[in-house]
Amino acid sequence: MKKFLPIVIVGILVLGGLGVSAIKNPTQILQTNDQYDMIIIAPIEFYIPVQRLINHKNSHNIQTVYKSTQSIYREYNGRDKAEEIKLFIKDALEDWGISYVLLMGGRKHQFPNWHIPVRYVNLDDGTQRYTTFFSDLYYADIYKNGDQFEDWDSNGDDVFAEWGKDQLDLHLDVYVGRLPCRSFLEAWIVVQKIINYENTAYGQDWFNKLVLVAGDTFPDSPGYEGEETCDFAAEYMDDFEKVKLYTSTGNLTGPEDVTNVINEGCGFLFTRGKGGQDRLRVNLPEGEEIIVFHNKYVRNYKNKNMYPVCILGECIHAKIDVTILNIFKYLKGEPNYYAQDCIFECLAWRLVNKNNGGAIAVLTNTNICYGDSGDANGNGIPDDAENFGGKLAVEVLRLYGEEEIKILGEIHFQTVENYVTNFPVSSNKFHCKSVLEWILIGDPSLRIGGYD
Ligand SMILES: [Ca+2]
Ligand SMILES: [Ca+2]
Ligand SMILES: [Ca+2]
Ligand SMILES: [Ca+2]
Repeated sequence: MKKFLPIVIVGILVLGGLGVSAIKNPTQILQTNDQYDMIIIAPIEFYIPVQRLINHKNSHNIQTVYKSTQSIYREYNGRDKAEEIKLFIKDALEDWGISYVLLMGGRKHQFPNWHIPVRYVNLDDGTQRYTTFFSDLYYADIYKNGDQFEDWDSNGDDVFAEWGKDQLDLHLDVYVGRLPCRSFLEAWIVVQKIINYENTAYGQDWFNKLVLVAGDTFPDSPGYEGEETCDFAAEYMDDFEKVKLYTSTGNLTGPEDVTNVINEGCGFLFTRGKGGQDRLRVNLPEGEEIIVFHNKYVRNYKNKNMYPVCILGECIHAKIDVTILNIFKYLKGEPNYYAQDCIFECLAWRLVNKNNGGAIAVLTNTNICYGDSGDANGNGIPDDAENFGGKLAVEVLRLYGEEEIKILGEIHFQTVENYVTNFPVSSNKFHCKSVLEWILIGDPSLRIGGYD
């Protein structure tokens, strides 16, 4: 029986949804001109840290240029700010031949407005939670039908990415990552972390460690689904020492076990459990659920300059639209606002914006995602590692370990491309949502393991 996180869905088959048009080779778009490699889009308030990052990138031969959000909003006429940014990215592809887009901006502090907005898509998966969620793939899927602008509103009714009505191309055209900085201080911190990481990580022992964190995901089903997916993913990482924090072996009994391994340093941290805006949960063998990651424990991470790339294969860790001010909408009973959304920040961003500790980047999900159990297709691979968020997470380690892709944004891009190519994202809303919610919180040009 198929299981979905966090809710079991029975007998839903949805047809005729978001269409996916013919495959186009994205590299055709990426090779028009070669003036710059990367564009950083950020508000003028972040100019000083942005300029530091540009100097660093240029010194490593990633020719980087800055564009302020203010100048984009002044120069472009889109239907909203998100579309104006996307129109600028299209011009940057065509005029400068860029490969990477770093969106450096999230909400403005805790306010409802944004430095760089998110695009909400209208796909209700029927699980009685969110009827809409956001997708940063919007900023990476620039073209459809060759060189036509892909506005994610094919029927032109100003409702974006509406399931059953809009056709999406979903074949990405540029490497995009976001550092959802809300303030100058956050921009300063993340830039400092990137510079230190890329300049010092290479050849360090700590990097050659892969930490896996999991337990039982569905206590009612046989097997330890999270651990099985982690075991499968770990096989792609031949040269890495594996540290398996599993509940079944007694190595994982609480958050301090995770803190201890993070503080020793690791190149990658991979999890597969049950998500939350600010937490990660797994079940112990006897069935009890424990929290192993939580925003409140991140302050204990003292892994300065030993920052892992985190692949958090669960729900909703990258809900960067949370703010404590959501409490007013929640109290009014507005749809899509829950108590869990009325917090200071989400776990993925907490990990990346932690000064002198935490993560260098996080690949994870912006909303509710799905899990699976057992091996119903009998191919010896846990089904949880073959579908939905589990598949996308595993694919990160496969692309790094087996295909030896070392640039973070290229890995994220390829996970999406492979998913869109191999799964019915146009006719199955669970597959479509799985890929739409998959996000890179980090610098897309990041050299994993640093420069030699
Ligand atoms: Ca496209
Ligand atoms: Ca529409
Ligand atoms: Ca189980
Ligand atoms: Ca299988």
